[in-house]
Amino acid sequence: MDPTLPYRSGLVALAGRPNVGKSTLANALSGSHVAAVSPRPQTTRRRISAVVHGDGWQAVLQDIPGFQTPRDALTERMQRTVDQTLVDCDAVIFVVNAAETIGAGDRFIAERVRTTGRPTLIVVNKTDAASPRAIATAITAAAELVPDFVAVHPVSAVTGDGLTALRGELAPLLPEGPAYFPADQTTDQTPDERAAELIREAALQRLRDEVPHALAVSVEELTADRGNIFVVAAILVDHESQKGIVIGKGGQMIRDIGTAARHALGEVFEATVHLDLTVKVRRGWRQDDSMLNRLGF
Ligand SMILES: Nc1nc2c(ncn2[C@@H]2O[C@H](COP(=O)(O)OP(=O)(O)O)[C@@H](O)[C@H]2O)c(=O)[nH]1
Ligand SMILES: [Mg+2]
Repeated sequence: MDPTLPYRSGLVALAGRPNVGKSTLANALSGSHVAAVSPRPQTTRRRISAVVHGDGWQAVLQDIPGFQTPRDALTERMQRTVDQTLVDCDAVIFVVNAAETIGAGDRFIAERVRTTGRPTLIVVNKTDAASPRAIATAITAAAELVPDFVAVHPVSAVTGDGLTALRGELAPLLPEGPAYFPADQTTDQTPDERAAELIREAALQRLRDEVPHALAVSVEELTADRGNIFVVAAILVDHESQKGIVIGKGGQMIRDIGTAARHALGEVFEATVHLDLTVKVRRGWRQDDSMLNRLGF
């Protein structure tokens, strides 16, 4: 770092339709598994900071839920988080999917991005899954939606293609500011919140249809002791029928979720994981303000 230059830092909002790869990008740029990724809707439910550390700068990416029309207390809170994040941020990364046609959903979000007046990078993601022609079309369409963009970056958050160039573009977007996070920290989540996110990801990657919407994870206990972590957690669902689906035939589904979650927890916490995972029915939790507070929304 050049000591004559001021340190730069700031909040960079990741805006884009559900499923374009915002959380995958947050994980790839921060080099750490901080946000849940799955093809299911509502995988990202609250704002998660993923910190990108550079030489003399720090970008705090704000991974946020996709925009949606609120239909219960949970989605109302999610939408408020999205709006507030766009008000608070210093810059925006507008993410679109090269493998799909740019449409009304992208247009709606682009409009919100433009009204922030913040410097905006356009990321055309999933280039590994799109033809050169589709990528070119996506670049043109996205650039029309946010004409004042700073730069357009075609990338693949999965293969890492284009990410070094994108990373290099972050520092100039940031105002002068302090290092908000120490060099070894990549997220603002508590260990309990991180564990809940990883367990929810393991569940969402295995469940489909209406169950993902109805599912939350509550970590009731997390203790560490000499290279071991002990986690007691519950998967909360809305209905008895969903409980059956999460448990699966002969308990196979909950065992698979537990195995995947243990693996992810072991990598993130660099410890041997002891996971006690149960399924509980909490009828109407998405409308229950005290439950939503307890779950951290
Ligand atoms: N092929 C491909 N798939 C991706 C890429 N980035 C994300 N995905 C997949 O797209 C789905 C949604 O990703 P996610 O990060 O959860 O999207 P979000 O809703 O925008 O946060 C997941 O199945 C990811 O594995 C990419 O660069 N290439
Ligand atoms: Mg997400």
